[in-house]
Amino acid sequence: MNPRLYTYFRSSAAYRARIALNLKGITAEYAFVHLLKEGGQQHAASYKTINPQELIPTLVDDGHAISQSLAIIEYLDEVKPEPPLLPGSAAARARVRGLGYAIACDIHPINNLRVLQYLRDTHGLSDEERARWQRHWISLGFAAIETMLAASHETGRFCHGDTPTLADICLIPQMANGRRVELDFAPYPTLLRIEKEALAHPAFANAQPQVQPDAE
Ligand SMILES: N[C@@H](CCC(=O)N[C@@H](CS)C(=O)NCC(=O)O)C(=O)O
Repeated sequence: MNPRLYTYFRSSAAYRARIALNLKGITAEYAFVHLLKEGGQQHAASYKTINPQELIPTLVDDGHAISQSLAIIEYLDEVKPEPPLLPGSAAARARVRGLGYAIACDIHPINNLRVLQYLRDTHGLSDEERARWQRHWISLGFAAIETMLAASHETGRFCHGDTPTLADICLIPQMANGRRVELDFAPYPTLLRIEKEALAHPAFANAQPQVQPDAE
């Protein structure tokens, strides 16, 4: 039976899982969870039993409900090792994880929907103020990642070498989020170069929000 991915076209964490599935050549059945409709379908009792965090994505495979996109990516890499999403040496894996975590642990969580809703509902921030919040935190993170990538001989066509890894899987969706809040990408030429390379790859192109069946 194919695995099932709980996804939403605009979710960058689900975008990561979609890229990983595509890179592995695994066909998943998509179950769509609309994060805004009906007060957010991620909060529905039926979904809460699958993912008590009320966040997407969740991958259900072989009777296991796997939450957290990074756990999903590493799970897929373990059950289907080719092509690898992490490089061969411990130091290289640490570099790739370090780049990925800089996005998934430090940039993404403070720009998540529930944080933005809290800023609006509890602190009265306008749409423009919330977009400024996001630009601030994304640009702070991207500045460091640009430096890390530009300074390293291990950076190739992708973040690490010439094939996509977990780092690219985190980077490209976060860049899409940056575009939604009109971030200025001029200070990040290496990121732009890698994004161009990645989006020419069908695994990334077919995972983009605007080509998903639930895109609006
Ligand atoms: N660390 C989690 C983050 C998951 C996450 O925050 N998902 C967002 C969409 S990108 C979500 O479901 N947000 C719903 C909400 O904030 O209510 C992961 O990597 O899977």
